[in-house]
Amino acid sequence: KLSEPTTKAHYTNRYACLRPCPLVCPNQGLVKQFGIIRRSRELEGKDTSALSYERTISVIKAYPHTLTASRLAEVSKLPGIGEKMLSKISEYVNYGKIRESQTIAASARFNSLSEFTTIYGIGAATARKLFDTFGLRTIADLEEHYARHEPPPQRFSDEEQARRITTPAPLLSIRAGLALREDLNEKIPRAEVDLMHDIVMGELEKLRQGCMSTIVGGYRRGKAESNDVDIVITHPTLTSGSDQVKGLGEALVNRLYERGFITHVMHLSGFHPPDALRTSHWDTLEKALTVFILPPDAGSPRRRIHRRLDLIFAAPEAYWTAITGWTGSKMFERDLRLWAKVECSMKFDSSGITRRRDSKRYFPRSEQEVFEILGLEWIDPTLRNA
Ligand code: TTP
Ligand code: MN
Ligand code: MN
Ligand code: MN
Repeated sequence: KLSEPTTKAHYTNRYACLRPCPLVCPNQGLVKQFGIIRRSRELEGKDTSALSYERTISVIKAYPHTLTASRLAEVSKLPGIGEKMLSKISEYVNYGKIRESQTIAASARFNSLSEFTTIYGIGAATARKLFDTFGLRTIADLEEHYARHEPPPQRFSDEEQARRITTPAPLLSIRAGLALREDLNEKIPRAEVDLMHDIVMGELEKLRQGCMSTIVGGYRRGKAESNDVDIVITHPTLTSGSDQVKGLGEALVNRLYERGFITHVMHLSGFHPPDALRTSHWDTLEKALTVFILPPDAGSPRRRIHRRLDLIFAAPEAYWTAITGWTGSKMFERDLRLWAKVECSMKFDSSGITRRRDSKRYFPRSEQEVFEILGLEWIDPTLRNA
């Protein structure tokens, strides 16, 4: 029998996986202002500072009271809230805004870099190079630039190549990403997420009867509108370590492509060899990050919109850790791994839980068991918006 949770979930906890956190909190205005600073740090490559803003935002999101001057003393005791963060919080409490956030939001550089990174395949470092080296400022500038220079295609190492799902579907290039930019930046309502899931599972059923699936990501956390659709898939008879999981993923992606549901892929398969005690936080599950489009006759959207669709394939014993690992939020996941490592001497990732001392593997049969094995109090997915 597993032990009782060692720590109760509460907003004062240091780990995000122990702070119940709703989608919308009483201090959304402050969260938004801090979000601008965090994003700017990320775009400028100041990752340590970005992470400390992200941690502060996460703590504020879990704080259940509206912030007022009389609460500042209490807030100063929350985990990770130092002098600097506190002075910005009090600036917000006193003036309803933060000067630095206003300055950033008004800056041309921030706005260009933000826009550039809305294109799939353009990260912060590339965006800065386009801005600084090539002097580009707008999406129109980018279109002109990429009409002339397409960056070399992504290369796979032999090991990666061996583990890749292979498909005739085209890789999403930067040019294609630019062309699909407006579609891919449109939010997906829950009803369309359900419809996409039904279509994917209908096609899968024709390949292999009796598969199981869960829609994860922001949808599972209760978001009314998602940026993409994330689905974890398994079948009770799949054997891990063989190529069965990969084979199922490959067959599904190719069927969806042939039938016109998948138009592009951006990334395929796990990028790391299976190894029980890796230090990387990325999982080894087979996955296909794709672009999906509804058939002309499904539902009645005014126009068909290209959508991001992430398919994650797991052997049955990894199904529940995959669901936990892909439900998010990113901050929740980061602290779940940290909690497992520091407090439990365990390694958690989407492909399983391993005890570091003797490499013992755990195979939870429900998500509740994932939490029990890690000594965590259960947190409903809708309260994992850390
Ligand atoms: P996302 O789909 O990026 O984010 P989200 O679903 O929380 O929100 P939205 O799509 O509406 O913007 O990631 C979902 C979860 O999957 C997130 O917790 C992190 C995890 N994840 C991985 O574990 N590995 C990966 O390679 C990626 C891209 C995500
Ligand atoms: Mn998602
Ligand atoms: Mn996703
Ligand atoms: Mn990747």
